[in-house]
Amino acid sequence: MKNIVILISGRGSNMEAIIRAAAAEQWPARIAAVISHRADAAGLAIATHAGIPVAVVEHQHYPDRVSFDRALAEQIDVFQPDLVVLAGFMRILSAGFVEHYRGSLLNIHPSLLPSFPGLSTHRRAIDAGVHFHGATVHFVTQELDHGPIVAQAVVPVLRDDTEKTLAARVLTEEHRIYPAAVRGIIEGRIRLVDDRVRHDELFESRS
Ligand code: NHR
Ligand code: GAR
Repeated sequence: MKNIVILISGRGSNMEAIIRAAAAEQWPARIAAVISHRADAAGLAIATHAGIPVAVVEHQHYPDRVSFDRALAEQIDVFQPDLVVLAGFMRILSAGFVEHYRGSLLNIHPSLLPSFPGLSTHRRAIDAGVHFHGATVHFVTQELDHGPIVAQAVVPVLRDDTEKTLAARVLTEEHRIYPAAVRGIIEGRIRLVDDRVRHDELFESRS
């Protein structure tokens, strides 16, 4: 069994989708822990309810990013993770942290990267007038939202869309592609080779 550690900041709906898929599809992996930097993250209760150990490492208790990241990594490593999954995790991670989990740190970002890295992606997509938007699963590198792409999903931007309606359409797709991507990595069908993502089989309509 491989160990997956999931990091969240809030609602945790992507976390929940991964927990559900792992159980329903009997992945050769356990969700070893869910960790948040906010004690009030709603997702912590969902994880606890599913019988998953939770931990909180509060960023405001640390004087700077590097010391927070060190404490966070120490807590994560208690669970001996094979894969660390950012699911709506809202803290930028420092170089040392990213290096420590090189090749085993995954994120889902709510845009079609490389468009709209950073925050407020749905607002920016509407303002830019793009016709298509979506979500991207990628390995995390030091450069924010620029790591090797594992999976993407596309949704249309409709004329009357608000940030809220567009975010909801994207989120539905996130809940589909994120568990599929995590599963592919856990099962070794998706791998990083020379900083490029290799898919052993047809996956998300690409080989
Ligand atoms: N860290 C690294 N090094 N590289 C990435 O690609 C990362 C990362 C940490 C998080 C998720 C990312 C996203 O999917 C992610 C990718 C937070 C911010 C941010 O500006 C930006 C991108 C992402 C996550 N955070 C503010 C900060 O100062 C805080 C914002 C808040 O608390 O609301 O850390 O979008
Ligand atoms: C998701 O849409 C995720 O892509 C996004 O936040 C939401 C979290 O929802 N992530 C980021 O914006 C990272 N900066 P969730 O907590 O219900 O999974």
